[in-house]
Amino acid sequence: MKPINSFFVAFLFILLSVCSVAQTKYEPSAENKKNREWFQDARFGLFIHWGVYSVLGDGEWVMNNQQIPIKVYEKIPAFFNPTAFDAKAWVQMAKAAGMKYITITSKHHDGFAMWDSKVSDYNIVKKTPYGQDVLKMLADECHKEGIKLFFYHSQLDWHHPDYFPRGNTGGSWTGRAESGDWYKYLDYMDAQLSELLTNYGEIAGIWFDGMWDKKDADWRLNKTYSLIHKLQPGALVGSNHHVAPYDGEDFQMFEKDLPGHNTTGFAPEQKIGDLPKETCETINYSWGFNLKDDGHKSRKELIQYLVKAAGYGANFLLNIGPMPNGKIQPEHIEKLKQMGEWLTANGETIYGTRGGPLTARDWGVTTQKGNKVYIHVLDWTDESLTLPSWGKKIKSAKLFSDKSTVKFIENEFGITLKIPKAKMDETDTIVELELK
Ligand code: JFZ
Repeated sequence: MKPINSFFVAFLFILLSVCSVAQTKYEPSAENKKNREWFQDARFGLFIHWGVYSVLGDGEWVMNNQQIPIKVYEKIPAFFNPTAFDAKAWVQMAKAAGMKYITITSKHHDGFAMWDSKVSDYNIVKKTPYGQDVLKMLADECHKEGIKLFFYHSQLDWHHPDYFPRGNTGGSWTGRAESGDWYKYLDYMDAQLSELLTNYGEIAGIWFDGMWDKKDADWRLNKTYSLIHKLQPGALVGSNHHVAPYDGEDFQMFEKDLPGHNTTGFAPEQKIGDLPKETCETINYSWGFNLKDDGHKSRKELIQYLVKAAGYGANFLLNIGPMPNGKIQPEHIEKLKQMGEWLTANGETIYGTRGGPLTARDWGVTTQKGNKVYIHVLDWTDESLTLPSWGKKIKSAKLFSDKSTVKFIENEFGITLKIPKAKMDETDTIVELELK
């Protein structure tokens, strides 16, 4: 090769790599970084799956599971009339549960918009007798009450004709023509997201879901994520794609599992990144309202899930599926109340903490804030418990519940705590360690 040519090639190579880095590398705004800290401090949020599907009382996947064609499913909005919906009551319930934010479905896989969308008539204002924009009502109430609001938004769409080629779900039973313009669908999605990020005040973030339906498609994430960050630089973007975070995302989520676990089998390859984390879970087995599902988790299970999530340095997003009348199942109201009571007493060991110095153990987890480490003993019967040393000396140890002194020995085997049996709490016995 002549020298001029190799110089030219080298120059071209450098130019190309600079351009591609400049194009893809996302740098969060100062506001966004601040919100990531807020998000981690918050630790507990309310997930709401609510759509016209609630009318059928068979979960949010009912359209797919019962293979209801679009033409038939389109009859359902006429029955959706949640006259008992009370945004104030929902927000008060979340607050009393100790939750700091709400993530609600703006559009689920059925493609129905729960707000006053101008780019599609397939929405709550146009198609239901209720005729009101519930997202607006909820957003206003959240802003008034200092609760942050995220929108869950399904990228997968069983209704839109341009969601084509189809993915693994929403197949021929939907009755759509076997044609469509994929990029037109993505434009439509961006237009709907623009509405949500323009007309509803400050939005804490967008919780995407559905990419797994078409794993190999060009989802044009860069364009959509940039749009969101342009409209609201502070908004946090996350996606339930079950793999490591993509460029442009601000938090990482884990569905029905603690980070690094894969009991569901949804996420065999999910790597844990450095972004703030969140795990979501249902109270019974369903996300959307399910009339027959009474497999509600116990108070102890739910509190321990929250505590474990915090020990893993993750938020807990706990779901409810409101009923078609706008009310929340009494069993779920009761569970949230119990969580709130527990957090009123013990929130100091959860809010504003980060995952503690020890990773999760069979007996429980640790959380940390400043020079305080909280040992959450979730499953232990003996009076003495030895922790491996993490290289810090202990100044004092006390029971968080009644502030009574906890005896401890530090030696070459680690730190041994003595927790009197009578003081053990079957949900969570918390020992507060002050570090030197
Ligand atoms: C998804 C939704 O499908 C579901 O309706 C709910 O909204 C939940 C929070 O998120 O759940 C999924 C998504 C993907 C898989 C399983 C459940 N998957 O790929 O196996």
